Amino acid sequence: MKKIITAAITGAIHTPGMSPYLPITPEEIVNDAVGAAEAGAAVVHIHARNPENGEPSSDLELMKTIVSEIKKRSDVIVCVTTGGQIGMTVEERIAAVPYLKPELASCNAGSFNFVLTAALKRLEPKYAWETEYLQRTEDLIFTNTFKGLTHYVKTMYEHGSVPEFEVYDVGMINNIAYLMNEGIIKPPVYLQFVMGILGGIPASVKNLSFLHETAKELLGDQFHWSVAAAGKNQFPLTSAAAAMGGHVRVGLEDNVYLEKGVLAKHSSEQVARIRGVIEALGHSVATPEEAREILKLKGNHAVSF
Ligand code: KMH
Ligand code: ZN
Repeated sequence: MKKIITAAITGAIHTPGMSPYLPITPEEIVNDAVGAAEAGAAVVHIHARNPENGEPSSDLELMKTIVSEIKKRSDVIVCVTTGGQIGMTVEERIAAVPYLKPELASCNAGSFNFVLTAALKRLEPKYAWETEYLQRTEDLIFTNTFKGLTHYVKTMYEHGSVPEFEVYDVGMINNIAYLMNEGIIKPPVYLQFVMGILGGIPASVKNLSFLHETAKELLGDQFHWSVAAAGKNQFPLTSAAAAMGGHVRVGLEDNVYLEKGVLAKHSSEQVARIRGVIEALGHSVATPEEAREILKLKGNHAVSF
C-alpha cells in the first residue's frame, strides 16, 4: 500500500525556546518543507511565524511567500492551516483558503480544551511572548463550532480545496458524520487523527483502534486516515498507523525530538525515520502525484500562489 507521509513543519504549538531548530523565517520554513519532500513527504502542512520572534502568525502575505517558494522548488502538496490563533474569528482563520486556493487545508473537526501549559516546566524561553502564550492555553477552548465547520468546508469546496479534518477526539468523527449526512461534507473525507494533545484523546494504540473502528462505523468506507501524535508518542503511534493501514504525519509541529534527548534538526529527519518503518513493513511511500490521486486533489496548477 502507498503511504502518504505528511510533514508538519513548524505549527503553532512549539516555541523557539523549545528547540533552536524550530523553523521560523520563511526561508527556514521553505527549506525544511523542501527537505521533507525530498526525504519522502508527499504533503507539507504549513503555518507561518513572525520572522522577528517566532510568534505564530496569520499574516497572509507571509503565508503566500512561503507556499509560493515551496511550489517553485517542489511539487509537494501544500496543506495550509486554518488553525489560527487565540481570539481569531472564523473569517480570519479561513482567509488563506480563498486567497491561496490550496489543494489541501486543515479543518479542525470540533471544539476542545487545547492546553500547552505542561511545556512550561522545562521551557527556557528565548522571547518574552513564549511563557504567556503557553500560560494562556490554560483557559483556551479551541473553538470549532458546527457553524464554523460548515463555513470552513463550504469555503474550501468553493475554492477547490480539500479539507483535511483534524480529529482530536472520538466525538469529532460524529461531527463529521452528521455534517456528511446533512450533505454539507462531501465524502470521501480525509481524517488526521491528532492524538496526545492535553484536552484531546490520549495517544495509545487502543485509542487509535477505537478512533479507526468508530470512523468505520460512522463513515463506512468513505474515508482516508492518517495519524499525528504529540511529543514522544509520535513514532509509536505513526508506526502503529502504518501497520494498521493508515497514513502518517510527522514533523516539528508535533514533536521537536528525533528520539529521547535528541532534538530533530529538520522535519526531514523524522520523515526519513518513519519512511524506514513504512518500508520495513513492506509498504512504500506515496509520491505527491500518487497522494493527489488517493485524495482526489486538483493539482498544484490550480492553486493561486
Ligand atoms: N493553532 C493550534 C491550536 C491546524 O493546523 O489546523 C492548532 C492548529 C491545527 O493550528
Ligand atoms: Zn497545524
